[in-house]
Amino acid sequence: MTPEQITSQFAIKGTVEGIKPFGTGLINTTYKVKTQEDEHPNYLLQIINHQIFQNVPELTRNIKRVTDHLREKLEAQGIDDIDRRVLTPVETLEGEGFYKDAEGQYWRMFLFIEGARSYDQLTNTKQANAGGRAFGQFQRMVSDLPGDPLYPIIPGFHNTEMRINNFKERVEKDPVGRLKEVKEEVDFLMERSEEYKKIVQMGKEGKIPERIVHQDTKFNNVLLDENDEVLCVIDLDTVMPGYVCYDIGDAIRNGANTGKEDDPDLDRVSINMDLYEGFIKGFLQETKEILTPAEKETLAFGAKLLTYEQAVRFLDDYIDGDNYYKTESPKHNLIRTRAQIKLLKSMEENWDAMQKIVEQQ
Ligand code: ADP
Ligand code: GN1
Ligand code: MG
Repeated sequence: MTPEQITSQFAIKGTVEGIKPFGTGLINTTYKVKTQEDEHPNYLLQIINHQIFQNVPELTRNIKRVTDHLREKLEAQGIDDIDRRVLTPVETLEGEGFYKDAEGQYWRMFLFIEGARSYDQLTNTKQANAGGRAFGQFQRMVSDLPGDPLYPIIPGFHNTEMRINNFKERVEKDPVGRLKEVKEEVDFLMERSEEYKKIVQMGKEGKIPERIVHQDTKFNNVLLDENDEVLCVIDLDTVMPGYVCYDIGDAIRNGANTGKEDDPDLDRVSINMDLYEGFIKGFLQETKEILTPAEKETLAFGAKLLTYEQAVRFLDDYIDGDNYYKTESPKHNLIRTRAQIKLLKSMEENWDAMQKIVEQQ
């Protein structure tokens, strides 16, 4: 069904003026629904990637629980522009949190957050600090979510040990004959596999606690206002129990890169230590009081871990024939893998300085 037909299934206010594709996410398909009247809000309509998020009712329930909890906290703090500070799900005419169309596609809607900026790449340390604070605040605010644990929407999402095992199986199967092109990358990643099982092992041994974490902390999942101050954290699909270093780690992997996540020119890719410091400072400013000393020690490692894991995930998808991530060219996942490997090498070179910055906070 078309986005226009779907929009009429949701309880929106106003008259639809136009619907356009929106954003640069790699997983869901997103549209902006613009209404004619100034007094009515605009909306954000999404096709949920059902291949990846298989249990849409539980996914919807997780997001509702988290956004209700954040809203309550913001209300208690007397914040006045709450609709810009937390995602607001919009229900269907039947009062459901999603709409399943005749073709089996799942759709959902949020209020569109106006005057917000979301960047694929950062340009200054103030933004890095804001990114760190945004995810730190998010973590602090969800840390006392009442009730049952959130539903594990993608079990083992950042379980690097599991990702490595799946990757090994994929390499053995070589389903579309691409392995011959990527031997060097596979070797690089396999040489490091033991090192990156560490966080899951620390968790199993009870050395670090499981918390509710965001788990997809790309910088374009933070909305900033016109002065680059934090508005809110979006893309809540993967909010689940996990470890704290996943969030700051992925934020640094994605945000503190001198190049792009899929930069074809590897000379442009490296860790930007100023942005790295901005993320760490911002994050610790918000979480210092809640983190255990052992958790604090994992933060710098989180950046390497999530970069390593992302290289494994992109290469796994390349070897599999590109079934997971949206791609723009046949080699896109390979280009992404190489950029992540280059970033990881740069982090390895700067490892002492990365740790020192955390210790100094
Ligand atoms: P994906 O899972 O595909 O990354 P997102 O939920 O992150 O999808 O949405 C894609 C992009 O749309 C975001 O990066 C952001 O730029 C924009 N976006 C998402 N939700 C909103 C919203 N409620 N208001 C304004 N922009 C939004
Ligand atoms: C996906 O949805 P998006 O584009 O924010 C992915 C992340 C990856 C990222 C890499 C659910 O994020 O885990 O780190 O792409 N999300 C999911 O760009 O797999
Ligand atoms: Mg996103």
